[in-house]
Amino acid sequence: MSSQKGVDMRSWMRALVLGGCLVIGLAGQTDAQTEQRIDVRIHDFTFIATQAPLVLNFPAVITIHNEDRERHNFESPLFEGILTEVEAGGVTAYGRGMGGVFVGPNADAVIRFTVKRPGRYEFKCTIHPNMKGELLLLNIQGV
Ligand SMILES: [Cu+2]
Repeated sequence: MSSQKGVDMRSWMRALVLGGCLVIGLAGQTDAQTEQRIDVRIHDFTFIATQAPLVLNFPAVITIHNEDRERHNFESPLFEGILTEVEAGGVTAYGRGMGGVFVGPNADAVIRFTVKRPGRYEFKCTIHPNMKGELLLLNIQGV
């Protein structure tokens, strides 16, 4: 992993990226995979997410690519109270209670966590208040 420029990790206690519409479904088909992946692009102040269904209690990885020339932020109560690993700008932070992460212009960030609680979680970019969306985590247990 090469480091990216322009990523401010000082606020690793805050959130991940950006603002648009992102829906994360936690469904129940994991098979033998060890990580569940979600790719999020930020383009023109909008979230564009591609993902497979997620299942509770398995590690999940959100990769964020900020394609804008603006710095963005993603903040969600989803991450409150759970252990979260945030990687941005060549720095990795690990802890409980992170709200998300800031992602600089043309930079990436990665967030690793294990989903413990199903539910519906709002998220937003605190820099641009009109950038917001919702995370939907469905509690469909894997077979
Ligand atoms: Cu923003």
